[in-house]
Amino acid sequence: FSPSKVTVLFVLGGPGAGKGTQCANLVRDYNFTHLSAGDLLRAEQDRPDSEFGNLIKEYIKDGKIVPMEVTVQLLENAMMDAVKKDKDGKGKFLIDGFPRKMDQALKFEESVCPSKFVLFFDCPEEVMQKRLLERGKTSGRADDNEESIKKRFKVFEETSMPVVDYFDKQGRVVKIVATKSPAEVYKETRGKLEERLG
Ligand code: UP5
Ligand code: MG
Repeated sequence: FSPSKVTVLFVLGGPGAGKGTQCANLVRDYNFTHLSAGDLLRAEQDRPDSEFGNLIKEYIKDGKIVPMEVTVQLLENAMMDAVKKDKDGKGKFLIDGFPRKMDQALKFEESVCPSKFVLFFDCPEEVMQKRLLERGKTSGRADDNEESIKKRFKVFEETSMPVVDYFDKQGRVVKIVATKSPAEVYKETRGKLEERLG
């Protein structure tokens, strides 16, 4: 696909900040294609003849970041599929939970497509932890337990926040307070998105 015809927004925020929840709202009201890197990795992990199944499983349980080649390829494939379905070869993408490490950010913007800006959902750990433990009662996610959550927070702070700071220094971060109710967070998201998209 041609990067000049495609719009990419990165959606970042800590584990449980509400990225997936708000992306679902945006898909409903604007015609974005939502690609969650975590969802793509979990689907790849479950694909019977995947060569990366075990690796992904171990990384996710420990909250570690899967080697970027795997994730970038999954994202690029999903983007190509979506663009193919559009008669004008266009696509509007929310790339959720990616990039969460500097090497991924540089690689993706260089070899796939630069992002227009980043939606960053800002939420304190206590709030995120409460949400994730609650979701863990029913989610079946291998990383929604106290031990994995602790590791996810550490990786977010040490490895992913520098990515947010990198984009912020370039004036490419739209920051949203993610502590309020989902409806209130969405209201702020819509307002800031429309302001920024013009
Ligand atoms: N909830 C949401 N908003 C709320 C609100 N405003 N008020 C009250 N409750 C709210 O929400 C989480 C929970 O909170 C839900 O129960 C929701 O109802 C409630 P959700 O919208 O799912 O939050 P989200 O930010 O999407 O949380 P998620 O758990 O998906 O975040 P992570 O970033 O941890 O997970 P992800 O799937 O992106 O990644 C998982 C793992 O995959 C990573 O740890 C890593 O190991 C691996 N990975 C990579 O290796 N590379 C990548 O590039 C990406 C992922
Ligand atoms: Mg998510």
